[in-house]
Amino acid sequence: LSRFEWDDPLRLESQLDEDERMLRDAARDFAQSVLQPRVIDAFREERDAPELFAQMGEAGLLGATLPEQYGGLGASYVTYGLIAREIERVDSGYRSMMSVQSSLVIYPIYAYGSEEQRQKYLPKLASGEWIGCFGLTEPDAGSDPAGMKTRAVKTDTGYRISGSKMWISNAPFADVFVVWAKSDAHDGKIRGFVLEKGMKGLSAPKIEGKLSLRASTTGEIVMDGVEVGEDALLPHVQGLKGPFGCLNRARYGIAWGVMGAAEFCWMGARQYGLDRKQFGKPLAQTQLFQKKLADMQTEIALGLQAALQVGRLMDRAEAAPEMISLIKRNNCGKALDIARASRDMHGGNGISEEFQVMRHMVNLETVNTYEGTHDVHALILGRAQTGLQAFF
Ligand code: TGC
Ligand code: FAD
Repeated sequence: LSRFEWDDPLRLESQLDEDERMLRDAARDFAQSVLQPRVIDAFREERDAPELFAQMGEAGLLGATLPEQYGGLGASYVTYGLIAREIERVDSGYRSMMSVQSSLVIYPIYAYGSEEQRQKYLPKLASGEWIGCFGLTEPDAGSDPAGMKTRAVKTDTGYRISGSKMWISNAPFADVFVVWAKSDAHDGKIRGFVLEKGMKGLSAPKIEGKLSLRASTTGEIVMDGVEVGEDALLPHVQGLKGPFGCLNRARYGIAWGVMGAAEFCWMGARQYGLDRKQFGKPLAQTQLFQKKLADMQTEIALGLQAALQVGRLMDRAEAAPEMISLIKRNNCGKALDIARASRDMHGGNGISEEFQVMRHMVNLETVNTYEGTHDVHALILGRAQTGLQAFF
């Protein structure tokens, strides 16, 4: 039998190919050299950081799976997951910025857009010159997006869109808005539209005072009779499967990302326990401390294996949405438990910004809620195994 690597217990490293390791290392270098030095101040000051998009774009971190002809890397979904893990090791808010741009803006324009829309938007979104946001949630429609009130009414030249979206990542400084609305010209079906900053009637006020994800900017989208041409409609999808097709990809990336945040909290707790002595010995020499470290190691190793397996299936176009619900729900819930335990294991220091575990902990409260709450994904899995829907 060979040696046990405590920090890679199931040998994830050996399951990656050369390209995946190379892009993962580049993402790690970027995250540690550009994001890590700024995150403590950015979170404390709730600082907007639109300039990070161009930097992420230059580092190849936006639209990694997009074909090269549109400005992407043509990389695998496993690579996309590895990038999310490295960015979220620093902060869930920065990973949010990246995943909205990649999975919720670049992906729908690529998958559902016309060739003109692809040419116009994708290269600038992949380079980070333009920033995108995704408007599905509304003040009265969160877990139940089918209840949205935003409407697109047919005009002579296109559509007039009215409604408001709530809790939208990147919205206050976005150039490109992918929004979902019920369209009267399509039997009230949900359709996607691409709006642009500066359109009359379009505004995106910032939501202030978040106690979580403070390094990522969140806003509303207010559409007061925004007039768009026919060319704003995403022609190739209708119904909820449009936004859900994007969410599948973002949720998958989150399942990897939160393992990065969890790993940070695990490593921090281990080091703290080795350094800190109480009752004449290191905290790490107590049974309770070691049990908590073993639980963290186990859940992270299993969560990463599950994310890798779903990633490999996605790369073969064999993944089902329920698999993604399973890993999004499990990995978010486990990462949140790990962050809370790590906060506790740091004692009083655990509440200090310097040790960073409390920031991860409060961020993960959001990540456990957005892209389908922990309980909503349980209901998706419950429906899949009983055939009975329990949403309403
Ligand atoms: P349901 O009847 O289940 O489905 C309606 C239609 O949609 C299709 N569908 C899917 N297609 C592809 N992938 C999926 N995962 C799909 N899930 C459903 C389905 O086949 C059906 O198609 P059709 O052609 O038969 O009409 O819909 P429902 O209304 O009963 O939905 C229930 C529920 C709870 C599953 C769903 O609404 C849900 O998942 N709610 C959670 C909402 C959510 O995740 N919102 C996310 C907003 S975006 C966000 O949070 C971004 S944060 C990003 C960041 O900052 O990182
Ligand atoms: P609700 O749906 O009102 O849920 C409240 C509680 O009720 C939850 O515990 C939920 O699990 C539970 N619940 C709901 N329905 C049921 C049921 N049938 N049975 C049992 N329990 C139920 N959205 C976007 O469109 N784009 C974005 O970029 C975006 N970014 C976000 C960024 C942040 C920081 C946050 C906080 C949210 C963001 N969201 C975004 C919105 C996010 O997706 C929603 O908050 C999420 O889907 C939950 O909706 P809700 O907040 O309306 O909660």
